[in-house]
Amino acid sequence: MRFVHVADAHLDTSFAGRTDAVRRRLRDASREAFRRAVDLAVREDVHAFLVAGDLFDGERLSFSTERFLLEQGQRLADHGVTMVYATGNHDPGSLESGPRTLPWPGNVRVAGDETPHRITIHDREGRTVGFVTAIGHSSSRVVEDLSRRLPRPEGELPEVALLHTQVHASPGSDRHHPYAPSELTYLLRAGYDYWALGHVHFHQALAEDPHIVYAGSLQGRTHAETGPHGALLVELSGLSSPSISFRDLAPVRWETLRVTDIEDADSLDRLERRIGLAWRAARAADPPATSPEWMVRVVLSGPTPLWRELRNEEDRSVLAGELRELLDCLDVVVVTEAVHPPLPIDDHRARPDVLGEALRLVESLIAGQTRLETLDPEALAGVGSDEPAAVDAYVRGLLEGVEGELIARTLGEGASR
Ligand SMILES: [Mn+2]
Repeated sequence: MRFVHVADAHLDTSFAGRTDAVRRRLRDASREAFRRAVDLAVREDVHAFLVAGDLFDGERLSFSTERFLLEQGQRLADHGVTMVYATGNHDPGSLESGPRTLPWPGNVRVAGDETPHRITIHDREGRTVGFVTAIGHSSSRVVEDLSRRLPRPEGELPEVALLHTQVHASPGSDRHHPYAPSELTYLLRAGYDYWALGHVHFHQALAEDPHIVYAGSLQGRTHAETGPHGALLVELSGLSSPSISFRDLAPVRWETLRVTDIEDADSLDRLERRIGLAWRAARAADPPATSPEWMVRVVLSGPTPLWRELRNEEDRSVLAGELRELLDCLDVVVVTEAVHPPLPIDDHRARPDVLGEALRLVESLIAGQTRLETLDPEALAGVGSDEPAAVDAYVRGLLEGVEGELIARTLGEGASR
């Protein structure tokens, strides 16, 4: 059985707080990502198209999305592809809490409540190639482990389970509410060949035998959802080992660019040049497979002569507007909470008070003249070995930039004097 697995499209997200043009583009991008997933299904001649919940962001279902989805459902129907859609916590199947029901074409099967549906998947010739067992959310607050409701599959053909769940112990799961929690240990021995999961917005495989896989959000929606997003193309067969490939489909990509080295940027032009260099270096180090549009968050930190301007909202928005052009991005936001004035560290180090004492201690630690023998093991949790040299190197890393931070935190606005 060959299928496409998508999740968390969150169509009709409002993207509040952005300009109208950016909001419109982001909503279009979510639909475009879905269309590309359908393109992939058609091109690869798959048997099934699986949607693991949160197809919609909430009750809102715009006319353009309604029209769009029915067209895409029909495209799949025209190619003999069965679409199976299990609802999630954002798009529960009951009318009291979820979006209105669409008049889907007959090839689309919706699991909209906590009843498992076992759906037979056919090839073009009508032969059975596998089964998908789907279960949905009827409300936005399902706390039960839905995986336990799925029947144990039997037989030779591939068996896929489709649901929206938070599996315990999946990386990134702490960012999501514990809706419909399930246990990895249970999924591993439940008898399915592939668990097509939704809810956690980062693509990840929790296990490979059987495959327990989050597709991740189809199109990133916030600055927390960086990197490529898309769908999985899966082929399961009883004869050979399964093939699973991630396809980057999102037309818009979210990234955070951290720029710390702005101490010599004493004009808007110089600052922009510095940020432009950092952006090009970051893209060269991590070139995208596609040509996405970018939503970029620029986080500036450290000492800079422009610290006053960067803390001013109007100046920040001028910088963001110019960076949008310069970096050729859909949108740029600039975060400057961690910038501070350039500080005469040497002068402060000579002070007779507790700040001077702390700065002298830091200097001595960095130079290796002093060792802290009683460091809290928790503070050292990131060091790989207990070799004194490794510990010293790790502590020096932790101390990077700490002098400026000590001065700025101790003296506040008076720090540059
Ligand atoms: Mn979601």
